[in-house]
Amino acid sequence: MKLLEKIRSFLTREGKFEDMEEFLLSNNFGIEFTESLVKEVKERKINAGNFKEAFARKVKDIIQQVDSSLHFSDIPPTVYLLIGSNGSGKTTTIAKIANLMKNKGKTVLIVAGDTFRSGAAEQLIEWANSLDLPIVKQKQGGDPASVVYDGIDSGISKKIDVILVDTAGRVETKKTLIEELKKVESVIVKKTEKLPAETLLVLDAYTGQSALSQIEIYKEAVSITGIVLTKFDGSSSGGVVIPIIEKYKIPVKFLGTGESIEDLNVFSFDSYLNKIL
Ligand SMILES: Nc1nc2c(ncn2[C@@H]2O[C@H](COP(=O)(O)OP(=O)(O)OP(=O)(O)O)[C@@H](O)[C@H]2O)c(=O)[nH]1
Ligand SMILES: [Mg+2]
Repeated sequence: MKLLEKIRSFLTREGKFEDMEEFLLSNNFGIEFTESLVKEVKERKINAGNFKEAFARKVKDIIQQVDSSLHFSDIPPTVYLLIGSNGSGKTTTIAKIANLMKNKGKTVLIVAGDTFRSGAAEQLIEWANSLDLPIVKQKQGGDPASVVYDGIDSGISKKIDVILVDTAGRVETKKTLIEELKKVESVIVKKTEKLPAETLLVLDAYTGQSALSQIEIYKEAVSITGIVLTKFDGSSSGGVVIPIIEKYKIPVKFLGTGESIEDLNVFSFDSYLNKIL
């Protein structure tokens, strides 16, 4: 059942506050948002008749706390660094963003910074070839910071507009992961004299609340500028966007809505609300 119908069904029956609360929590809307919504229902400010508008207003209030627009560097290249746990959708999202930028008329270079997983570079090479875009890579097991160094170097000399940097999802330990990402970020800073225009943490919408603990881990390593929420096409409610913004004030910049190259939505309040309701 769609979210809107489901909540309406709670609202049309008296005393279903607890079920509604449980439902919102299980859809990852987080404690704060859920309690505030249920409170307004109890106070009869929200009812079945005005629920859609009231819900939209509350979601908008939160989303407007952050800037969801995509950042570009005044002086090229614009660098986007994608990070996140294995299988979250980093490499696929790189291909999707590359396609989007290419369609905007920008020149794009892809950097295969995942030197850890076997086949990672090959996966990215396939995407780069199908999009007819240049890629910088090294052999598996190499130092990711060194690939990134080469990639930025090449992007600068070719006057590339947008450089997209892929990274490994799993490394030996959390400590190596953090050290590795710090090194990659500092190489980008060294070569471009600024932080990446976007450091995007890619989160699988199905992970629900554990998305929040992933933010905790990754923000230790780098300054996250935005979230990409992938697999938003399935039955996941995507409610986790709300506590992410409430707790961390980090905007969601993209929604991944499928496995093919066009399945990426630049985040907006309207598209998000439409999807979740
Ligand atoms: N349905 C759906 N599938 C997605 C989406 N994004 C990625 N996938 C799929 O998720 C799987 C993992 O995607 P990858 O892009 O390889 O993930 P990754 O984060 O690069 O993984 P590692 O390189 O192993 O760390 C692939 O089968 C993708 O097709 C999405 O938005 N929706
Ligand atoms: Mg990958």
